[in-house]
Amino acid sequence: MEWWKDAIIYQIYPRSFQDSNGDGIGDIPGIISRLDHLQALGVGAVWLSPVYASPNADNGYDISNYREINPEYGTMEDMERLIAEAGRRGIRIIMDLVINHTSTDHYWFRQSRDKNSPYANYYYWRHGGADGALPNNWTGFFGEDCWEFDPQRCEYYLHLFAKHQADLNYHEPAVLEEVKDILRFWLRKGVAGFRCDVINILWKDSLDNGKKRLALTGSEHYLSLEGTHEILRQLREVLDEYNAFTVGETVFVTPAQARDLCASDRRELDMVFSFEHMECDQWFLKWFKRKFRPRVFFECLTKWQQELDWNALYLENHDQPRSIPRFGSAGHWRESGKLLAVLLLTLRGTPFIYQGQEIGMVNFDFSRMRQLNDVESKNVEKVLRRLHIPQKLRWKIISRTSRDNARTPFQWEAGPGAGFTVGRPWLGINHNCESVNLAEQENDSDSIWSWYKDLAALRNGSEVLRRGSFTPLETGDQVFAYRRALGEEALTVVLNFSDKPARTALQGGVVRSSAGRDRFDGHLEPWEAVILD
Ligand code: TEU
Ligand code: CA
Repeated sequence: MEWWKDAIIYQIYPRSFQDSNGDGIGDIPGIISRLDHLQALGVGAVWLSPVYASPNADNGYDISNYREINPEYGTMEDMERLIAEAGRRGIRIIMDLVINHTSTDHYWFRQSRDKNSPYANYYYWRHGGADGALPNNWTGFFGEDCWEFDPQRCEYYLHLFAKHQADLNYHEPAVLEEVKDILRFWLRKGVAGFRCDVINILWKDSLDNGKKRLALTGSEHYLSLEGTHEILRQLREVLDEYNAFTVGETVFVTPAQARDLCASDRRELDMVFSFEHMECDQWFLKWFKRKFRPRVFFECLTKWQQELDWNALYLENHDQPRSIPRFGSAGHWRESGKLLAVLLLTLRGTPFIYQGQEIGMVNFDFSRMRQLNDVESKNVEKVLRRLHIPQKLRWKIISRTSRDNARTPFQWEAGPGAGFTVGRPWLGINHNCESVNLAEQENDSDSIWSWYKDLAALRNGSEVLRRGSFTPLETGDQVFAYRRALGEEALTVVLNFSDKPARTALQGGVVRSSAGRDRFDGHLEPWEAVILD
């Protein structure tokens, strides 16, 4: 049925969405109380970042029990109620499936410390070198070594992320069987599918030393290998029993690899999150920012639109800084926020809106390391210290890239707590909440929120926007224009990514203009977006 080709999906970071009991932590009853907001926006599904039991070394991406709900977030009954209440509003629930690693608090890992247990091979255990050397020269995603010594087993275990996240060993067949059972458990509860965390690194072909690289030494031994494809096909058999949907988070994926992962006849994934457009403003690593050049961004988006039949579209998520100051302009907050909405909701693919994007939330306004929670930021701070990088520069690097930029609590209304909590929020609330909040924007027909709602309705009601082909018309230094066409119908989208006005030769009747014009003569205001027919 491919419902996911017609739906807009909304990502919730549960910890920061809505607190219901005053402990300062977002929770499932809180999400239920806000379902009307999602319905008003017109979303067809919600992707929930992890809500499973977890000691929160990486806020839920370190799962200690896949069949339990983190008590901070509520109970299994709450989760079942969420699935039912969302369903009543025509909203499907998609869980986050984190199966590259588990928490070191997981039962499997604790058992695995004993070489004689049935779980002994569930993880990658290796001896170090005689001279205290680590088992190999790989480096991890969070800027640390990726081996940790376990005194009980007297061996090291592999962790490509934080040391509390031990990589599962898919050479042990029982691991895949466990995962299949977990899928069945949730599918039986009525979830519609999964967002699959770092899914293209599951299979490690060997643990040999890797070629030395600036980052991720060793990645040739696990990035998008045939073993992973095989695992995905096996999981698909279970998913197919329930007609379930999957989107894979695929790091460093190329268009060709992405095509293989989502080719419908290969029965692996339905679509993937690629990263290339997120790399347009950095040198190789996110820590080294470079100036955002719109043309590079347009060319990258165009390439992915053309090379894949179907894209997962996103400009934000819980790992990325907010999109307005990044691809838009803080000085033209409202205008560029609206333009980015048009971009997201008029490309070909399934749009994912990240919580807060629909009201133009921007990066945090913290000033000290102490205000951060993100494990990645903390690790990188340690690495930079070791390299004797001065404090000011360290903060500059970290504050611009920290994942906490996107994790501050949702700004429902002005005032302390922002309508998010009556208690002390687990992560600071942006001070701009006095002016940037949903309540304010609900009463303003010219707000970013009203614009999102209107555009989402436009897309939901327009087959050409949902299913039409994509043809690039202009990819300049400032203007991005493309056509969506289906049968006799066509729409043209023209976007001015600049603080300066622009001109284009393109013409048509105005379907929408973010500058409120009703006739188009080829002239665009700064950050204006128009949809023409
Ligand atoms: O992210 C995987 C991933 O690629 C991250 O390393 C990403 O590049 C980084 O966060 C950017 O700074 C997924 C989850 O989305 C992330 O939240 C988890 O921390 C990670 O997997 C481990 O599960
Ligand atoms: Ca709570």
